[in-house]
This record gives sequence, structure tokens and C-alpha cells, in this order.
Amino acid sequence: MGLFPAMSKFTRKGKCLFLLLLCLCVVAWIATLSNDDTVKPVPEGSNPPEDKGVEGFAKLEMESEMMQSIEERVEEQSAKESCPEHSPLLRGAFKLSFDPSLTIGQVESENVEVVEGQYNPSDCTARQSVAILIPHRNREKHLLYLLYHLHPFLQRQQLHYAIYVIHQAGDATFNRAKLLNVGYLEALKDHSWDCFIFHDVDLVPENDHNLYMCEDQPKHLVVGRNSTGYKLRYKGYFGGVSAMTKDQFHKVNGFPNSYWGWGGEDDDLRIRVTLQKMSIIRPSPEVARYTMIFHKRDSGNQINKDRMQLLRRTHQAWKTDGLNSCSYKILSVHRAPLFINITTDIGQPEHAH
Ligand code: UD2
Ligand code: MN
Repeated sequence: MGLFPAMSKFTRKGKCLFLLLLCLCVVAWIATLSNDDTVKPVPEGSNPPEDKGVEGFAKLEMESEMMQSIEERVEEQSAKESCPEHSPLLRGAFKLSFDPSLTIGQVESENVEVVEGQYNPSDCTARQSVAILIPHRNREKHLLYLLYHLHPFLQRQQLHYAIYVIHQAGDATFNRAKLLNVGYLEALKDHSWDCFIFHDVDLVPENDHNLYMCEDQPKHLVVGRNSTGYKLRYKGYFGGVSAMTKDQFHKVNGFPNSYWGWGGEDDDLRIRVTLQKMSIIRPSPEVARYTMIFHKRDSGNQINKDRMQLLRRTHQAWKTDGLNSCSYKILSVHRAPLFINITTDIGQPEHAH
């Protein structure tokens, strides 16, 4: 008798335990069934609706990662201090070299931080974004020498910059001014540049204190060059290399489009500037020095005999001859490692303005 009640108590306990275990097994089984979906391979090419949740989840995760990295970058950018007013990288006057065996590959390998013609300092936020516009045709060697010197020069100035080469297609008379208008209009499609530098292909700066930045007045950067004994050619001279903000250039309606051949277009721009009550400023003569690579007058760029007559009508013509009337066709935009090459058809004297 004493044994039986103990036995029945034991089996009752055992039954309870068994039932509990059974319940646990059922719960575990249900759990594995619902989890199964997440590990099922997705048959190729199909996109069953039940997978959308998983995809959506992955997408969400990716998006949140992206947001994080954008935030990080924004933080990084705002954490990056503005570049100092005086770049510590400047060297002052330096000796220029024009090695006839220089190649574009060499210049590329010395400027690996330039991507598709553009550079942005990595350790500080540049004070200005500057587009360098170079009118060009048939001066490849000059362009190579200029790129070789200008890239490190601009990097030492800690600028965010891009170099645009505006190449005149065909062999009609050259038109430097119109090419520069095209460069301005096209470069603004890439970025809202603060400052534009209008730059002859054959002028190489000799001193990196000559800052390629814009100021509250248009700036002329070539006070002197080797071929003129480093003296200003004449009062009011505005040729070679000049700097204007986006707004200053817009205000004067850009360059005239109607100067075909050599001469006059730089004086026209000066008149436009003074008509807008702006004045031309220049850095000191010790700093604003250039070497002009020797050249003869190009064929296709003969002296513009109409230039004096054109200059007499500038005070009226500036309103209708300029950025607002610049018609052209873009034939190609090629983003080479060290510059953006824009090849354009700007027409010819008799048929275009
Ligand atoms: C002066 C001015 C220049 C411009 C020109 C008259 C200086 C230092 N420069 O230059 O700014 O006002 O007179 O138009 O005073 N180009 C080509 N291929 C050609 C022809 C010209 O690429 O076939 C470009 C190139 O960028 C060149 C620029 O146009 O540097 C000016 O032409 P230039 O060098 O023949 O004229 P230059 O030296 O008398
Ligand atoms: Mn020249």
C-alpha cells in the first residue's frame, strides 16, 4: 500500500512533465516553420511577394547605412575647417621648366589627386571654387606646359578648381572671346563656380602668390611678362589672364561674340567693366609675373581690322552682344584626367555672332 500512492504521484508528475515538453516542442516547431522563409533560396528570376519583406528590410538597412555615410560626410565636411587665408603651401617665385620631352602621362602621374580636371583639397574647405577657362586651337605643346605648371600651382593655393579647355572646331577665324563665353556657360552646367579665370594657353605664372581667386572687383593677373620686360603694356590693359566672379561676368554680359581674329576683345571687356562702374585691380608687379611661351601669330588668327570700329560701339552693343546672344554647338565634352575638353562649333564671322 505504502508503495502505490508514491508510484501514482510519480506518474502524475511524469505526465505533467511530458505534457510540458510536448508543448515546448510544438512551440519550437512553429517557430522553425515561420523562420523557414528567411533561409529559403530565392529562385532566380522570380520575385515572390513574400520575399519583398526581406528585400525591403535589406533595402532599409542599406538606406540607413547610406544615410549614415552621407551624414558622416556632411559632418566631415562641416568638421573640415575652411582653408587658411594664406596657404602654408605657397613658395613664392619659382623657376619654370619647359622640358621638350615632357609627356601628358608624366603630368598625370604627378597629379593623381586631380580627377577629370577637377581638384578639391582633402584637409580643408577651399575658400573659392574656381573654373579656369582656356581658349584653344592647335597649341597642344603650350597646353601641356601650362597643365604641368598650373595644377601644382593651384593645389598649393588650396583651391577647389577645374580646368576647362574650350577648343574651337574647324579652321574658321579664331574667336578667343566667344570661346570664353562658351566656357563660362558650359562650366556652370557642372558647378556653380564662384570665380572664373580667363587664361591664355601660353602664359605660365611665375609666382604662386598671384592668387587665382576673385575679389570684389575684376582682377587682371598679368602685370608683366618676360617678352615685355615685365611691364604693364598700357594702362587699362586687360588681356592674357583675368579673373571675374560669376556675377561680375554676368553683369557685363560676358565678352563680345563679334571679335574674330586677333585683338580688341580684351579692351572691349575692360569697357564693359567700367560701364558697370567696376574697376580693374591688380596684384603687385613682383607677384603678377608670367612667362609667355614663344610663338608666332597663328594662321587663322589674323589681326582683326574692325576692332577699333567695334570698340567705338561697345557702350551700346554690350547689352545685345554677349552671353545673352552667344549661339554655338557643342560637338563633344571629353573629361580627360587633367582637364575637361569642350569642342565647340562657334560658326564663322559672316554667319555668326
Ligand atoms: C594677346 C593677349 C590675349 C589676347 C590677344 C588678342 C597677352 C599676354 N595676351 O595675346 O589675351 O587679348 O592678344 O586676341 O597680352 N589661341 C589658340 N590658337 C590659335 C590662336 C589663339 O589657342 O590659333 C588662344 C591661345 O590661348 C592664345 C590666345 O588665344 O594664348 C591669344 O592668342 P595669341 O597668343 O596668339 O595672342 P597674343 O600672345 O598676342
Ligand atoms: Mn600669346
